[in-house]
Amino acid sequence: MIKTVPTVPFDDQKPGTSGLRKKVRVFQQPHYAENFIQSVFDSLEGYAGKTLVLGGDGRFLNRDVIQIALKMAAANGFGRVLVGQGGILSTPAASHLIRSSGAFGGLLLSASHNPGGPDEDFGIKYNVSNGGPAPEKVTDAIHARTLAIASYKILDAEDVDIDTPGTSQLGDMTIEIVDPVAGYADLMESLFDFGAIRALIADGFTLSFDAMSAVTGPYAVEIFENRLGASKDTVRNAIPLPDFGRHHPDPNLVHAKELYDRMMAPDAPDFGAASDGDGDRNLIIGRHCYVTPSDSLAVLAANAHLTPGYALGLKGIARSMPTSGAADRVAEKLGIPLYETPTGWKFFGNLLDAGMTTICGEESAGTGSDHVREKDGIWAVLLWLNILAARRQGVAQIMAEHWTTYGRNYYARHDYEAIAKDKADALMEALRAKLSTLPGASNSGGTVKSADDFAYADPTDQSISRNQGVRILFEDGSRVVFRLSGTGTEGATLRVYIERYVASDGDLGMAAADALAPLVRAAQEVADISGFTGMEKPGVIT
Ligand code: G16
Repeated sequence: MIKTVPTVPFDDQKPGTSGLRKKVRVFQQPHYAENFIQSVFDSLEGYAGKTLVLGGDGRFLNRDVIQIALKMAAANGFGRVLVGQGGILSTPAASHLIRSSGAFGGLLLSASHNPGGPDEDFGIKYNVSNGGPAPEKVTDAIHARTLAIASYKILDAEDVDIDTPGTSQLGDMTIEIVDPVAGYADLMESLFDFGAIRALIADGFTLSFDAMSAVTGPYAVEIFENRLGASKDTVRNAIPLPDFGRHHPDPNLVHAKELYDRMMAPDAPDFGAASDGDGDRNLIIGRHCYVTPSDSLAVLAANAHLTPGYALGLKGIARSMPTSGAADRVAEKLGIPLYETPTGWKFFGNLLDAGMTTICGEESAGTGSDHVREKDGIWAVLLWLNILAARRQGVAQIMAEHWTTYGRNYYARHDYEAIAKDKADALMEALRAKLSTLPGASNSGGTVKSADDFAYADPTDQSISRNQGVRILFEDGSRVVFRLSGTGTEGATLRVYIERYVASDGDLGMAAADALAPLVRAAQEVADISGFTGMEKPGVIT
């Protein structure tokens, strides 16, 4: 029986950079998840009888919200729902499943790299039929609906068994419980030379992958250990846990410190990598050699032609604005376009659909390609492995050769987390107010060439996105960027992105912190970070 449940709007359901992310306790309020899911359905047209993909990263509340979403999908007229067995689907695997099954869209349950558990974070994101995050016009419509909703529809039914593969009925809707790993692993095998990687590993190449007790464990075991023959201790923290073992599943140098320490040890493996809560981010560390996400994008783009899936070359490269310009130099050399978009994977979707770019990347540890419409952690690791197998060189050697060819973009991101929102807004407002006075002025970073608030005009549909981050560009090509994160769940997070380019005949071997020190001082001088936030230094540096 379909129930229509009266409800009242919540005023805090505006999707952020990547869907709605809130504390679990917020999602546990009566009607909260239901309101948002109904608002998603109400913002879509023409899904009656169509297929929905449903899954998440296994975090606390995943299984409960899957049951709610199934009953609401049935009540709202979807024809079929594909659910990852156990409620598990990594974000890139969900994107692939939406595309390969011709689904109308998908609901992805994840708060990505944010921690999980009863006192931590949860999230719901809607992806459209190309497999990618809903574009802004859809998320805006969802938000508008959340503010006006008066009721939602849900089937009055028993919970569904989501652990046994197979097909069942819920009202008029069919439910298929599918293997979350196999189809995705096959896709990876179609893109990369698994034989060459297997041979590299058979020759003694060693790797270590930290799944951070999050969703990539089963994918990594199947691909690295079972299909590529890496040793059985390759994948660490391989079992997805609802609280990620009380760790923060964010693959950066702070939260994946155990991997970092292993990679810096005298007996380090040749290659180390990690992925995040929902499997779309990646961290790459060679033996004694950390690779920044921005550099990783550049190296992958420069070498992708060595792998079967990209042997015909790239159509273009896209990066988010705060990501370093390292990839720009590769695009220039390859003679292909480089697109600079706002932060948020959703902005790459149109470019990928239009065939304008092949590879995309972000400083926030995301890299991906036109094989799906999400960033893809395991894909990035495999592309690296395939390149290493083709070149038969170590990561450090590849990085050194890359910088000698293109020069080096020294880069760091400083995060100031959990700032009071009004203080963070005041800082950004003060910064915006002084933008016109900055060009020509000098500070510790040198002379300012230009300063603006980044706006993006999508070349495919001409939509404009404004206020996407304050950029201060210096005459020597260095840059400091300020923006507020759109993914946090507590107060505001200020991100300061710092970049300095050194040409190939300059000093390529500095420690990044030393190379960037004057720009870090400049950021403080221009934005008065400690004055506004009371923080003397960032909580996280990546
Ligand atoms: C999401 C988005 C990314 C974005 C990142 C950080 O990633 O998909 O495009 O770069 O958040 O965004 P912000 O700087 O606004 O916090 P994920 O992995 O959290 O889904």
